[in-house]
Amino acid sequence: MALLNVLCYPDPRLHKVAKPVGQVDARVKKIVADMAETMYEAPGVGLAATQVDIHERIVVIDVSDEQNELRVFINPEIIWSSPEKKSWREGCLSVPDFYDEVERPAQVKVRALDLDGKEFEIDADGLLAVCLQHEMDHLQGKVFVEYLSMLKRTRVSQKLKKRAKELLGER
Ligand code: GNR
Ligand code: NI
Repeated sequence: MALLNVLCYPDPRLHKVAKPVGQVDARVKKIVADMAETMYEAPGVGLAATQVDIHERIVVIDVSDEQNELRVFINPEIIWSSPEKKSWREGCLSVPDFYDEVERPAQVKVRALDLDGKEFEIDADGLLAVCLQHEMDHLQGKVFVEYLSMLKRTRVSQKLKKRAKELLGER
């Protein structure tokens, strides 16, 4: 297993659109294992392949308290969203130290492949529903700050650019 580097907003690579996985083979399993390790180490409740500069439709999620219930979603699709909406305070490993409210459908039904390449469906609500939508946005090249006002987005961009510069200076 290996830790992967997580891209930081406003990196343009976060806006690439991920391609579907053709076959769930050893290569894909290795990516999933490395993504899980990276998510747990962070720690985060989810990670999309886009965030580690792999532009394929792969997502890992663990919303359990003990962080021992890994969920893997390959080629995930939202096949139903509830008309009812809910607002959550979201964060993102690609937007460190920034949190804000985003409104999304409260429940979603998702179809995906598991690690055996077998199709499954899941009805999600609560944090799992939020996280699935947040991760699937990443696969489309969308970061949650894009739901916020231009003013907030510009502030976050500038803060993170400044920080990236300072980190380079320390090397
Ligand atoms: O760790 C994470 N926490 C989180 C909290 C609220 C809504 C979404 C998330 S996902 C985030 C990890 C991440 O950046 N996934 O892309
Ligand atoms: Ni994120």
